Amino acid sequence: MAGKPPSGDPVQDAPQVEGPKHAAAGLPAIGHTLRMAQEQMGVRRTALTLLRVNQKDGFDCPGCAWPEPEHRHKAEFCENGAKAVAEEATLRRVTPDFFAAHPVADLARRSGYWLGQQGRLTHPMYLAEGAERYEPVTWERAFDIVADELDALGSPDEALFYTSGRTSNEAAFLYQLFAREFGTNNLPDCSNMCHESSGSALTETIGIGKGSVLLEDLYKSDLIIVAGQNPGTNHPRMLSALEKAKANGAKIITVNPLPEAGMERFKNPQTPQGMLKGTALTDLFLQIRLGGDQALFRLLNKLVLDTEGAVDEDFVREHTHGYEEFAAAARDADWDETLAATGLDRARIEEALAMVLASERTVVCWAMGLTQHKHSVPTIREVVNFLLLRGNIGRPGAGVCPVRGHSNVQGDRTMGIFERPAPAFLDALEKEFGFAPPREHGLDVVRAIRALRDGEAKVFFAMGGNFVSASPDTEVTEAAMRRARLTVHVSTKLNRSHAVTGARALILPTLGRTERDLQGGGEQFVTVEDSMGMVHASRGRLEPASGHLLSEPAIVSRLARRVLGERSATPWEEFEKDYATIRDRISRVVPGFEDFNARVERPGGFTLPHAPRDERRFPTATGKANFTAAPVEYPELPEGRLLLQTLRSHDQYNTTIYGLDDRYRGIKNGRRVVLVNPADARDLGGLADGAYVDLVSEWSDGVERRATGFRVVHYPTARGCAAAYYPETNVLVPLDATADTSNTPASKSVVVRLEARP
Ligand SMILES: Nc1nc2c(c(=O)[nH]1)N[C@H]1C(S)=C(S)[C@@H](COP(=O)(O)OP(=O)(O)OC[C@H]3O[C@@H](n4cnc5c(=O)[nH]c(N)nc54)[C@H](O)[C@@H]3O)O[C@H]1N2
Ligand SMILES: Nc1nc2c(c(=O)[nH]1)N[C@H]1C(S)=C(S)[C@@H](COP(=O)(O)OP(=O)(O)OC[C@H]3O[C@@H](n4cnc5c(=O)[nH]c(N)nc54)[C@H](O)[C@@H]3O)O[C@H]1N2
Ligand SMILES: [Mo]
Repeated sequence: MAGKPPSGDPVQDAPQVEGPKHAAAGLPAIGHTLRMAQEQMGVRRTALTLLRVNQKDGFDCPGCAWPEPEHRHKAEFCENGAKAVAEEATLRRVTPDFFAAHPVADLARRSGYWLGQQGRLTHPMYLAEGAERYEPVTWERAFDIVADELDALGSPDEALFYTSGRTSNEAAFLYQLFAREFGTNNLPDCSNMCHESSGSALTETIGIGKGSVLLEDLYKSDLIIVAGQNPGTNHPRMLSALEKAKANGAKIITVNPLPEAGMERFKNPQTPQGMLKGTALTDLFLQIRLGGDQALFRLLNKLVLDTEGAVDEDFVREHTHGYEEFAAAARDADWDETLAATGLDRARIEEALAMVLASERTVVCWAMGLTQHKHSVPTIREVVNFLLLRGNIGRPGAGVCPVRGHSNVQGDRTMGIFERPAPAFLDALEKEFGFAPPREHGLDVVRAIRALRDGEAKVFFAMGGNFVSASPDTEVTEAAMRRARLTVHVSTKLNRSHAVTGARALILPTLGRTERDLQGGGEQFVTVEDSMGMVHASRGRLEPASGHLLSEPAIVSRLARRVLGERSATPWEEFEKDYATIRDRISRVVPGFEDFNARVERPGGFTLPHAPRDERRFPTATGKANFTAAPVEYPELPEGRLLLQTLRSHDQYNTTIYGLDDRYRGIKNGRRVVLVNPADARDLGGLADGAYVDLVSEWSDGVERRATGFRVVHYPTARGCAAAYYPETNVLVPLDATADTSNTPASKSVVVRLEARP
């Protein structure tokens, strides 16, 4: 299988390498942002827009899901948040003329970077069967086309309704309601590729699939372990929180195969001191091998068990279940095996243990480095074991902190975007709306791709996102998508999923967060939930990118009326006019949203209840927090191979590429790079820095997946572990290589060999 990059772009991918930086943010970050923002928005709009991000009367940053502090700076500065805003508030436009000039085949040859740089979508567009180009279409006709294809299905389960995590609570609630009134639970979402492993592990062990800490807890903690996360790039505002925690006396352990600049030193652009010197964040760096985390936490657990008085016995007795079995398994943990699995040395682990034992209040934060492996669910369960042992859940300054990606991915789940909804949720929907929701589980992302591939799903509808680029096994996924009868994308910007389509395709352009949303009932706002379960309002202020855009709630409402007609007793028209009426329904269906409309008016919004955090109550099957005792796993690496992780550069938002630099890693003007430890490069037949290779992934199905033309960069990553950017490397991730239980693609452990290019 050849994974040729799209050609025909004006940009050359010609990476230059300067070596990793050791500090994040500071002046270069501001300069860089302003330049990018002004290119997209001009000077005046840049100033007006960036001042509104995350202010109490402004819009929620479409960047990450990290929460807002109580007292925020007037211009709390976040470089990558500003880039996300600029990308949406850009003055560039993709009009019907653009589509007339660029046949779909041309779009399919372009890079994701080029597509995204064209600007905001302005009109609904339709690609008829056999046509070469998208043509403008009225909204009415667009909804007719969707309705016709949905009506023609043999069963509602032949339709798929995907969601990316920027969708507001209001839109998400309507969308899942529509899908279920239509008759399916096929609601795959980006979370399936993201924190699903966290949700699976946490639901089973503590009874709720969300993190148990608030910002206040970070500020009060003694020890924060940041494992498998690169906040300097992906959650830059988290660095301010870590800085504050350190000022209050916390220690930080970083667990990562890569030394990430943001975790080394943070130069806070808000303070003169920060700009000059910055704060060293990491006290202890554990440079772990990819996938070694379960072994590390298992050994730490054994060492805690072996230390007199280290276990919080009262907590274990009162609040937990399964301790004996877990303790027996943990006592078997083996030093040599752990050193092999992690690549760490004994002294470092002992240093970590000393910090763990010295801490009364410990928080563990993590992101994709823990969730995207075959054994991610047992890994995160082991993190929970680690916290439970010393009573570090449900008290101030301690707890689990999965750091979410998309700004409302957690809220979308809360609103019912889930292919395996809880029966209680469906009961509540049934009672409120008077219809019988389907009870059978629907398809997640990987299963949805298989269903398309096998002709079992025929209509693919996406509420945001870029499904074909974000999903694994690009060639398989693209071929699957092309088998669909109809593909529909509700989008703000052009992306590859608009170019790799079913027999017919629609692009439905929508409002972004930053834009004013005017409906029959006046100006509307929406709500979102951040990574720590805080719900607050988001109000767009900018003039919409085009007069032809509809909001996401309006699109769902109109589609539902057209598709469901008389079948539905739901007041879709009223929902479209006045989003407060949607919130009234949410308040009656979703626990924790009582009195929603009143509470969301409070400055800063409100916090959702979390039983383990608030009352040390664990709503699990056993009624206690569950210790678990899975066998330790770690990836095996055949001779002459490397384990590849696919990750983000500093200039991208998932599949949206802002630019071709990765400043903190010292890489410029190119994305087709593979970071390799110099000692591994030597062992692999002397691969020089600057050599060009193909990445070939090897998987048990015998198929060789290939990504061509990558520049080798000698880089201080852990031995045996390589790194390259996603989405370019998604062609290497086999569809069937997923995490046990959560079914999340194992994008952080792909076995590859590097083939030198002639
Ligand atoms: N600017 C920007 N912000 C973003 C995004 C973006 O693309 N750009 N994406 C958003 C989304 S959807 C998400 S989910 C988050 C993602 O946020 P992150 O999880 O920080 O994103 P990745 O780039 O995938 O980085 C994974 C990190 O984990 C480390 N790692 C990889 N494998 C392992 C492992 O086996 N063990 C350990 N201990 N570490 C490992 C990597 O070296 C890297 O530092 O960011 C969100 N915010
Ligand atoms: N190999 C590999 N693959 C991965 C990952 C990895 O680390 N490695 N990470 C995974 C993760 S964590 C995630 S979350 C997924 C991301 O998967 P997705 O969420 O599907 O992808 P994005 O790139 O975030 O989607 C970008 C598109 O969203 C649209 N958009 C932006 N804002 C809005 C809006 O307000 N409304 C609407 N309707 N559309 C909007 C734009 O058209 C834009 O082109 O990728 C996953 N894939
Ligand atoms: Mo994500």
